[in-house]
Amino acid sequence: MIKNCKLLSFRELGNAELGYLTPLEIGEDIPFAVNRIYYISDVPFTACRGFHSHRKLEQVLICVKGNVKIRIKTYLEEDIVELNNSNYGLYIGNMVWREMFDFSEDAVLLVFASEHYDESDYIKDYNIYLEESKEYFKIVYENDEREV
Ligand code: T46
Repeated sequence: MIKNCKLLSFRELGNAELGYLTPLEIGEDIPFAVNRIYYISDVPFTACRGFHSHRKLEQVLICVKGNVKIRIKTYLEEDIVELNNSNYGLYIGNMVWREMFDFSEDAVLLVFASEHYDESDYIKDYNIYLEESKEYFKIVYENDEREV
């Protein structure tokens, strides 16, 4: 997984007879204080969303129904994560570029966010993202090289 991202797994309680319940404890399962929750649904399969990064915001994305692919990038690394199980969440930290695509017809993407909505926290221009991302991650990747 690329820097500042992590796949989280959640407990599933219950059984096939009665169904299942997945508890999400703030500060434990969700690794930050939550200030906002939103969900995305009814996205056509051909639509792509995202195409931005956040300077400060941290989020956990959970596909509670259906499936969706998330491309996450820094200036050096890239991963594509398929979310197709509501017992997993994708943590995306700050300064990570994200693109969401291949939404199944029934997909519902639930998002927990660390901050209230703030338009000025978005970086939507990829060239500006690359500049800021290089500056932000330089020390992180340099430390990795030293440890090898
Ligand atoms: C992200 C990905 C995973 C609001 O008014 N309040 C909100 O909390 C949000 C998230 C959006 N909006 C408005 C802003 C736009 O007019 O809703 C509209 C659609 O938002 P956007 O085009 O940013 O949606 P996505 O799917 O491209 O991105 C969203 C989040 O904005 C973003 O933070 O990481 O989901």
